[in-house]
Amino acid sequence: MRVLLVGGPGSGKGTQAKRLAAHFGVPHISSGYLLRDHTASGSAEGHEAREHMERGDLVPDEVVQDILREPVRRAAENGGYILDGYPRTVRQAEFAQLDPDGADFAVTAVVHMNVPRDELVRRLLARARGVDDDPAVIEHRLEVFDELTKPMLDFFEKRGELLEVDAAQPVETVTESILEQLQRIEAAQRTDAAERPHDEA
Ligand code: B4P
Repeated sequence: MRVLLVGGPGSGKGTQAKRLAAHFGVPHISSGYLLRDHTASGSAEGHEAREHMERGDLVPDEVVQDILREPVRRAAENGGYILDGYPRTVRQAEFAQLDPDGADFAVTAVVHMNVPRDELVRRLLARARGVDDDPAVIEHRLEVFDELTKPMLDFFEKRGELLEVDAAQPVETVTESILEQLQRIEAAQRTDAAERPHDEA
């Protein structure tokens, strides 16, 4: 099971990723968590990431790719992953598809966690994790999502991999809705495989 969760800041990617990872017994890989871990430990990548995160900007693609490549590859070889927050730009998505040394990025599905803007602001103000949840920074993070991450949704839609989920619903309902859609995809993939002639399988 290889699932990628995409959504605005505060859309609940981390919340749902934990639940889905427990359900499928695969690792939850969070770009935000790994980046915060690097900034806390003072690694060179963390040092570079910190100022971007504090401003509400995305961390440069190369830094994120360096941090994420290995954990994603390892999980892909061992049964899959729930990937939360990576890729987040068209460039990161293309890199993940093309990188010959990187992960096998044939995803089961890409889940777009759709939440209205005012609900995202309400959640982030309620969470107030740190400087990246300051009101002006929240507004900037939402603009960055519209500008850099939304175009990536078109990229996956054209590939027929995008699932839409109403993520403004309660946590439990969102999980059920994602699981229901994933089960439908898995059933369709099983039917396709069964109908394919053996020599093409
Ligand atoms: P992330 O850690 O991904 O932060 P997020 O988008 O704010 O969190 P998430 O959507 O996971 O929300 P959560 O479950 O916590 O990124 C942080 C920063 O790292 C980025 O701004 C960027 O600088 C950098 N970064 C990360 N990945 C990158 C990449 N690939 N490239 C470049 N830079 C990158 O939920 C939020 C709140 O809502 C919680 O309080 C939760 O309890 C609540 N909630 C969740 N679901 C709910 C529901 N259904 N109903 C009501 N409340 C809900």
